[in-house]
Amino acid sequence: MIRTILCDLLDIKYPIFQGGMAWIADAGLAAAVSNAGGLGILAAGNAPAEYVLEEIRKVKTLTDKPFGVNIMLLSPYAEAVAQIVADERVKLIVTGAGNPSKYMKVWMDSGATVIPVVPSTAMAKLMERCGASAVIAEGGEAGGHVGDITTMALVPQVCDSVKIPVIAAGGIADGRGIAAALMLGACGVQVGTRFLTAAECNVHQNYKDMVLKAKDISTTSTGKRLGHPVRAIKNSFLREYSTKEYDSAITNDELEAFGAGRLQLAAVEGDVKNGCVLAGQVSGMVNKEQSAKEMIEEMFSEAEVLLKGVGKWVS
Ligand code: TUI
Repeated sequence: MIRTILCDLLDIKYPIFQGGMAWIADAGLAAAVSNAGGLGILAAGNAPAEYVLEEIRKVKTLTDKPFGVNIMLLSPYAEAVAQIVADERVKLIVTGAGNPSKYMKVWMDSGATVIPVVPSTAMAKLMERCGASAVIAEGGEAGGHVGDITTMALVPQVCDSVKIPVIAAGGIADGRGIAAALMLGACGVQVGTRFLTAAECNVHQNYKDMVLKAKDISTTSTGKRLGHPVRAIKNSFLREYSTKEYDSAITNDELEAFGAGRLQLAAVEGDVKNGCVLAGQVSGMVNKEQSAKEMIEEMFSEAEVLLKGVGKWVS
């Protein structure tokens, strides 16, 4: 059994968060992860507040275990979603893709625990000062919107820079990743890519198949020019996007318009040639479809064996 301070803080059995994957992490996936003893997270992504409200109410019917909502701060609906989660008394709020400082007081006044994703020690320290209960240090191996630093380098530096608990994210898909994250000083992990192939994950089967077929070098990050690089599996859309990104004749607005709606196209409609298949560098290690419960139990039993054996290296 692996228990950390995160289990006590959030009343969960396993110290694992499911990544708040936009267009993908819905009430069904979040409830499955929470029912399995992890922390299921509903992704607000770019969705309007009414959709998020419906999904929050749906999760509440599917589980009586704790769950969270991930607010993607680049969303045009971020402000309205921020208010909805406070009104609905969501107990755990995770943020991504920006600085949530201006919402923190409202959320904490509503009684929520706030855990922002941070790509740097500076952001981690700022979040601690603003009242965050923990931070998720996400390295550039992750899928989706990514920072520059790798998980291996970021997690120990964030652990040294704050007193609040640190959760590691990016590049974790099995028990080895969990054991390594704990060794780096984290008290838990956030896993996204592996849950893409969970039986309860409603992402289009074509998307799941892309992840199942992917190799170590199948992903790349693009979009740095617009200030928000994202990691995705290489396909014809991504090749065309990269060409345009380096073409000075293309304006930023044109580039932005070319990328718009591509995640929905892949995740919901299953067009994995013209859509954007966000996934992390661990895609090459994700080779089977299982229930969320099987995934969590397998990852933690692997980590337990590894951690029990670490003494063999030391005399
Ligand atoms: O947010 C994510 N991953 C995501 S969001 C997303 S949807 C999207 N759509 C279009 C463009 C961009 C994203 C897909 N995947 N992960 C958490 C994360 N947060 N990674 C990095 C950050 C981050 C970056 C900068 C957090 C804070 C931050 O602060 C900068 C600042 O000062 O505002």
